[in-house]
Amino acid sequence: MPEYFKDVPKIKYEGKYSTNPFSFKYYNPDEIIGGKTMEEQLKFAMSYWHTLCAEGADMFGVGTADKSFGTDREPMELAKAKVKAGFEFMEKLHIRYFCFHDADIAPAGETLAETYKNIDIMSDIILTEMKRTGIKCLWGTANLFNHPRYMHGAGTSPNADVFAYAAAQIKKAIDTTVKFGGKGYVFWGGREGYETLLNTNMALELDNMARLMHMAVEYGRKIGFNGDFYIEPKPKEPTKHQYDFDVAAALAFLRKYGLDKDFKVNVEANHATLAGHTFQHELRYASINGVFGSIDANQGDMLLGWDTDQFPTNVYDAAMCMYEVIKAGGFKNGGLNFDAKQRRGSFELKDTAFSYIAGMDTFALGLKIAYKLIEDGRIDKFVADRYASYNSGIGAEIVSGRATMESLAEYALNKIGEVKTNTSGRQELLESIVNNIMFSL
Ligand code: XUL
Ligand code: CO
Repeated sequence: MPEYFKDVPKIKYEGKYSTNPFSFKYYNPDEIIGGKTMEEQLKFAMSYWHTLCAEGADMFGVGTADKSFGTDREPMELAKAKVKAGFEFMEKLHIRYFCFHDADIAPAGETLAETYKNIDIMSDIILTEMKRTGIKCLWGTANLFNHPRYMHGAGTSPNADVFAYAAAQIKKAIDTTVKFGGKGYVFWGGREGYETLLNTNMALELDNMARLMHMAVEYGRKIGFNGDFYIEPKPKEPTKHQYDFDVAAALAFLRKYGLDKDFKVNVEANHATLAGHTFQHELRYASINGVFGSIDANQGDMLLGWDTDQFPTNVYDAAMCMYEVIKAGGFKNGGLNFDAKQRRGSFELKDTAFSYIAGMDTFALGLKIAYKLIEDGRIDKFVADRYASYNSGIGAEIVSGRATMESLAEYALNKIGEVKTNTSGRQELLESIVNNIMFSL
């Protein structure tokens, strides 16, 4: 069997003093943190599209990386080589899950029937590799944004034929996810939005999107899909305004249309920052509303206003992310999918390995720091104390629902006078505590 990532050896944990670039410094899959192995807690997944398909093309230039994997690019031969390359890569990097779009795993045929056939052939091959290696599918999805037919959207297209075509693609993508035993199915609405309201019936578009999601749930449950459906919020790009702007917007949509029992959110770090939020904000919003599901791990560039999908190397953000994941009870059906790509200038195949090592080590550190923050307890205690006024007296009246406008006015008039009970928020002290914990690992 040919070896595709020839320069990449099997990556092992060598500890923080190792200078071997092909080693994990912090990710030690079997190490127990908080009662479970790192591998169980982090559930890393490979993104099929960035890792095996994207060659670094941007708006100004063609690709720089060669992902022909030794083929002359005949579509089915290339698709087969990608399977072998992908599983070789995951085995070498100790990645136990993958995520895919229909279009990543099989080339489109001349007709939809031919595309279906290609997907069947390729999913059989992938399934064989899954059985050989024990690697699992985290989630699947349909690519409803690349082809020109989706120029005006898919579920939100003004053209009913496009809606029907999208449904046919989703049906097959759900079939394939179930065939792989995947526990997640993602809706990312890159073109589900609009450029101008002058040509847009927003009400119908949103109703139709919900209709499509209801059909997906009904079909999925019928064929035995018992995992989670996810919306992956993103405010813009490629569409100027995307309906799934952020977790709050996605949640309002899910609740309005009665989809919140079957859907959770797949939170992507770079999408959070594009929406003007921190990654942690989006995770907290999801978790307190019972819709935290999965994560697309990456990071944006502070100086750029688009989705750069960089591999996550910011340990602080990873720590805050894992803090939220632990508080949410850990991953159930979800995991950490690296929806991330190496920079265009990092064009060698071994750069893909360096990128994943960097991302996995970052999240391993994040996990350790998050547990330390929780064990240390100073942050949690501070927050609990800050709201202590709701534990008794008038605060308890408010929280229990017994207080009324009249009783509060009476209290304010007779008991408060002027408020003299505010305490400091101590932000700087808390930030220094986080640094103290982070750097005393
Ligand atoms: C695009 C993006 C997608 C989804 C899956 O910004 O994040 O790759 O994760 O369609
Ligand atoms: Co994503």
